[in-house]
Amino acid sequence: MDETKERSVDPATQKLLKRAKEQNIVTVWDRFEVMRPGCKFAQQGICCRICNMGPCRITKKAEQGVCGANADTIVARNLARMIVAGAAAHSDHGRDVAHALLLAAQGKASAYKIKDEEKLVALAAEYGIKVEGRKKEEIAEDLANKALSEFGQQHGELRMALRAPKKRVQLWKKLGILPRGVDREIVEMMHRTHMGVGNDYRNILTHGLRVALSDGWGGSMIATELSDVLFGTPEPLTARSNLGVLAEDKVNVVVHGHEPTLSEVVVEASHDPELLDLIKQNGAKGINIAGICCTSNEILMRHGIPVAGNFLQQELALVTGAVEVMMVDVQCLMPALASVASCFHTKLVTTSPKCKFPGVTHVEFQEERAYETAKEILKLAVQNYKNRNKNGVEIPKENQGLVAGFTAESVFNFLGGRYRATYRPLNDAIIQGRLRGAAGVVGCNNPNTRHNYSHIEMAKELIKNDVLVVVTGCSAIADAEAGLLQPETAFKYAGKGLQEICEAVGIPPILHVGSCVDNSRILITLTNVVNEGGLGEDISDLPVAGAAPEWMSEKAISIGFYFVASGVFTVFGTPHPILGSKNVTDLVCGGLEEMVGGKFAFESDPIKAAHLMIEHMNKKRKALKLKPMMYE
Ligand code: SF4
Ligand code: MSK
Repeated sequence: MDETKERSVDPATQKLLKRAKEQNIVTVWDRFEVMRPGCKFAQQGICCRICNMGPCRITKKAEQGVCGANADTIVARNLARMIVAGAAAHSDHGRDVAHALLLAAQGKASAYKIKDEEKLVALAAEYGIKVEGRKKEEIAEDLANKALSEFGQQHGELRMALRAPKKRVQLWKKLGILPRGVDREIVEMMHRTHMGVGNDYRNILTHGLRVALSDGWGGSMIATELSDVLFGTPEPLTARSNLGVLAEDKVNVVVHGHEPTLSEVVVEASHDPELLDLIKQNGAKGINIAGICCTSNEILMRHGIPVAGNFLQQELALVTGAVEVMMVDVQCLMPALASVASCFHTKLVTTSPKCKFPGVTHVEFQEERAYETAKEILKLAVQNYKNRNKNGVEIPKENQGLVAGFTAESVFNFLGGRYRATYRPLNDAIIQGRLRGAAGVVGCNNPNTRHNYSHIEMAKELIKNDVLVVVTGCSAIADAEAGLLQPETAFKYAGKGLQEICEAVGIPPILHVGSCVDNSRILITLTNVVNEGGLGEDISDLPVAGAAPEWMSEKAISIGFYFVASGVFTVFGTPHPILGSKNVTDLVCGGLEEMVGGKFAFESDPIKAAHLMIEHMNKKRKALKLKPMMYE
């Protein structure tokens, strides 16, 4: 098979990989080849370098590190630190959104307005904030302060974790893993995994569950909910995806990373009359904002801004030669972007004080001057248009239509109908055997797996078997690029039962519910399904499963752990780096189920992985004594 086809199933990606090769531009796939076969010790999680007596590696001859730590301890500590890093990244994102809401409420950040008052009031009630007779800004200020205080909270419980089904909350309390404060759990894990502290792998990973819960039901959920308050709760909308969304005759600005705080304002500032004049003066037909990774998903969900690509396509967007500015914020940004950008006229612009690249233009984002910052970056792009080598541009044609913008609330309205806002029809469809269950397919790309292949094939196999699929992050983008996020997908690929539902409601069988932090929307949806009744008393009773078939990030590990800790069976494409400890592997892929009702499995074949999920759903259906599947 042609090398580019081995690397990706996406034709646009294949074309640009050829172009990169012709121009001697090194990409992530080339660097991956150089790194192969990789360090066996790291892959199995049995190297430790957390103190200066090491580094230590566990072998047959050396079953303990210098301090006496064995494989179980070393593997558990390494895994725990991955959970911590992932939870920290998501939660710091949540903190930034809460901070922006606070400044907006105090009138210190004029670029932001409170867009979803209904959600503001609902959240205020949840947090015990008085609403009657108060201005929305006053309520928002209290809400932002309450949310911010949950990061450093030392005692008590995270408010949003109490949203989980009653039985689940009781279980977390019994196990001592209901999170107290977000930063509290993260710091404690760094302590627990310091040299010479915990060496009981079970105890270390039990706290790992608590850290992950502080992400999913804490930092990430705060990020999602407060973003909805500030930027508006998404509603279903149509848009386009893949590298073909870049424009030949317009100024292309690609936003990349995770946080919506600046990109939201960039979208608004792109209509500024001064900028439109400048565009004309520079001979362009307009300005085209497009996104990569989850910054993209954020502004796609709320504004229908086109998606240029997912994680592995970030360098290739620049290889088109058509990008004037790539504006990056935080997370999933390859350091290699700087060298690829330097092969073209593209200006790479960093914006977060947390994320600078050496020698790269930095325009620092502060919420108080968000509009000015956005405009400054857009001006840089417009002025750079004249430097584009018009004969050196290659934009692939591929760009697919999609429907996005689903949330826990819109599933409510869609399936229940506008006047019957209820999950009843969804639950009934599962109970009657029209729908087998639901699956969340999420996470990254990784050059160790053919780009987009596993996401697409897994989603198709699931819907074929009457499983409603919800997607986020780069998985959602993979499906979008394959044209799967459209209602027609139901007729092409879905089983008869799912097809009937999609036809009746007018939705695709694969629902895009947002960015990586928006996995919290899936937790809320699952809780709503439990609360609606008829499908057990806890998330672990439901015929549902999760998957991250092409994962690469520590955030994926944290997400996986909070799903498992919430009672969801979760399949990862490649294993966690834990196989060097049988005990840890048995716990993660077995013992956790007894504890929290969820566990992991590792399976690299997406079809086999889908069937592990389907078998799990069948097992849960049987336990609930549900009717047989209608069309089997
Ligand atoms: Fe080696 Fe123990 Fe130090 Fe780790 S903590 S590097 S196993 S001596
Ligand atoms: S962007 S975390 S590569 S999904 Fe959220 Fe994609 Fe994974 Fe980053």
